[in-house]
Amino acid sequence: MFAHDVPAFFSDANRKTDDESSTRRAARQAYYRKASPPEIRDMMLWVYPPKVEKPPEPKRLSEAQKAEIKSIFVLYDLNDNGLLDKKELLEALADTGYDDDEIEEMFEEYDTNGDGDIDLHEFERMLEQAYLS
Ligand SMILES: [Ca+2]
Ligand SMILES: [Ca+2]
Repeated sequence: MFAHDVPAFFSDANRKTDDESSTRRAARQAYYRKASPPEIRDMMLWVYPPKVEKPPEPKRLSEAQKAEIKSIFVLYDLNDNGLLDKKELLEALADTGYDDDEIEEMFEEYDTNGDGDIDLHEFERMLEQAYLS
C-alpha cells in the first residue's frame, strides 16, 4: 500500500460496514491487489467463510417422554402381555375420534415387523410425531 492511498483507504473502509467488518474490508483492500489467485481465494474465504450447514439435530424422545409413553402403553395393554393387539388398540383409541378403519390402518402402518402386535418400540414410533412436533 502506498502512503497516498491511506486516507482514502480508511475512509472507504469505515464507510462500508454492511456485511463485513471494516477491519476485514481494510485488510482485503490493502492486500488484494498484490495477492496471487490462491491468496485471493484464501482471503475471500476469510471474509466470507463458507456457511457450514449443520444437519438438524434428530429429534429424540426424552427419557421422561419415553416413560410417559410406556405408562400409556401399559394402560392400553389390557391382558398385560407387553404387546398391543389390534383389539386393544381399537379399544384404547375408541374415544379419540378415530374410526375403526383409521385405527386399523394405523395399526398396519406401525406394526413394522408385521407380527400382528404393536410392541413398545412400535408404539413409541406411533406417538413420536405427536410428542416431537
Ligand atoms: Ca396385550
Ligand atoms: Ca409388531
